[in-house]
Amino acid sequence: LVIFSDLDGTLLDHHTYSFEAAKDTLQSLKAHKIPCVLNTSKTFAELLNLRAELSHTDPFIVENGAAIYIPKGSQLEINDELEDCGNYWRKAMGPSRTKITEITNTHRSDFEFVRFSDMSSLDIANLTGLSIEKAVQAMQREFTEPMVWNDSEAALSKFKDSLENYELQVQKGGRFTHVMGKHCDKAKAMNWLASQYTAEYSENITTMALGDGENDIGMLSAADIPVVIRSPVHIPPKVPNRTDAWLTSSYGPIGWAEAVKKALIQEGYL
Ligand code: 2M8
Ligand code: MG
Ligand code: MG
Repeated sequence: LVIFSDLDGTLLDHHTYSFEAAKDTLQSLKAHKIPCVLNTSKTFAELLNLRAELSHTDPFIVENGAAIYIPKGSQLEINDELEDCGNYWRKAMGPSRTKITEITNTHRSDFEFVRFSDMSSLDIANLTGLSIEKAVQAMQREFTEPMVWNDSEAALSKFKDSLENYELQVQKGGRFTHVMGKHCDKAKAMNWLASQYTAEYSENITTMALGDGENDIGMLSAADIPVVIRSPVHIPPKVPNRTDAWLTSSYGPIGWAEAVKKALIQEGYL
């Protein structure tokens, strides 16, 4: 079993960002040597901080699938070209954030939006409930640009069509609308890492994916065990063609622990 998990609204509470309710279950994954890959919209800078809080040692995926980081010294051997990034190996899949800001600059007169790059750390702290320090980490983006969409749904679909011409796409997270590369997402990053685990274990692995947002749907569709985490702020997204998807009864980390425990029993660990 290899677990791929979203953070905000999934392993972390949507409002407080606490993972207290999932702590024991995270510990039991460690005890069973089950990798738990974090697959999030958050940045590398945010993950450095959070992984220390979570005592997380497994690989992780940042900015909606744009880059995969494998800690050096990890058991996992990678059969692909990687960049050397200090304590990590990195597989980058996304375009640069500069490309995204440049292209979205040309859309400013046609659509109503405010991007992270247009806001101060105080603005972002106010919108998210993050501390200023953590808002600054969220602003250290390399591949994606979150924005507050202040226009209609019809305008959003026009915006999406236009971005297609520049090989960009738009996906919604719990709070923001993210502009990102067309050829990278959480699902592609999960599949790449899952195939590395399959090669490592020389057998088929079971993948479990957990998420609460629209940007998690692709990853859930591609997983053996898809789990929709119930959200206190929006209706659960539908996973197309997966009538077998689980929907937790509780929100955020309580629902996360509930689903992971159920999978551990189903897969014969408990
Ligand atoms: C943004 O991501 C979330 C994920 O669903 C969202 O769109 O609501 C990102 O900017 C991330 O870096 C940040 O930590 C988070 C804070 O809520 O918001
Ligand atoms: Mg989420
Ligand atoms: Mg997320």
